[in-house]
Amino acid sequence: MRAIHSIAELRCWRTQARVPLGFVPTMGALHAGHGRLIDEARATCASVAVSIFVNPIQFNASEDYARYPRPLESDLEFCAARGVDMVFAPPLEEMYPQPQNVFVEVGPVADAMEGRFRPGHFRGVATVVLKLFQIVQPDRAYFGEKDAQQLAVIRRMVQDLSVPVEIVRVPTVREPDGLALSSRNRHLSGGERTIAPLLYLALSAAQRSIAAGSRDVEAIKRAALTVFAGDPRVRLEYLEIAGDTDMQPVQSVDGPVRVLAAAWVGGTRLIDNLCATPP
Ligand code: PAJ
Repeated sequence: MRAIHSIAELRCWRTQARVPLGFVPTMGALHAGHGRLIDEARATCASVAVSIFVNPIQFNASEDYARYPRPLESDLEFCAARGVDMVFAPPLEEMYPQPQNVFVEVGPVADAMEGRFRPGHFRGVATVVLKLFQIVQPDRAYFGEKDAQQLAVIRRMVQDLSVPVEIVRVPTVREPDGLALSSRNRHLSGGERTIAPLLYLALSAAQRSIAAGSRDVEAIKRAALTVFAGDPRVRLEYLEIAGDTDMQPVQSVDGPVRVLAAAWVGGTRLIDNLCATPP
């Protein structure tokens, strides 16, 4: 496996990479969720590239960009063990040698939910993903359903800007108790870890209520919120029901939808989502 840190060297590697080339963009601190994306790419592509880059322009000022874990050596071992051909791990100056002036503005798909609580986040995500696509020039790129709104943003960007990359959606990997794997889970204390699955349980309650025929979004939300009742340690930021492609919150469930939520458990912000289909 090659580890590459400069764009010039990467372009050279790209000329001899076997195609189709599958690409998994990440911010590192790799876990089995990332592993599933890599495995999908490995199973369906002739070569596999992974990027590891903690992207400052997608973090809000109040968030701790500096606190994001960066275990590069173990991430490289993780990738080598999964049969990755090349890891692109650029330093900050390589990706942003001068202040970034040109950005991808994503439109309404980025407005609600994460976009509302993390202003500018998706602009930063879309911009770095387009930059990485230009650098790596993959045939296919793999994204997790765990970040469903991010996936919708990337799909829309690729359509609107005619980017010649096929976007592949990969299901969420969870702990046995339902908690979605996330690099942020390592910040949870022992006590916080035991209540973190409440987020998944609330989403499951909404999913069940929709499957049972409930259409009124307020009633579905109430059913979900009872899961948190009595536990002030979970601070819900939002719980919304939205279209899977346009990520617009709906008032009534008339077809397949996605239930999405974000909550603070102690000092850690968790997000998760489930799809739900009415009978
Ligand atoms: P990161 O949080 O490292 O996630 C990289 C990819 O792994 C994303 O597509 C994400 O949805 C997926 N992923 C994370 N946890 C998962 C889980 N439990 N199951 C399945 N997939 C999971 O998302 C980012 O990085 C960044 O925003 C990035 C796209 C790299 C741009 O900077």
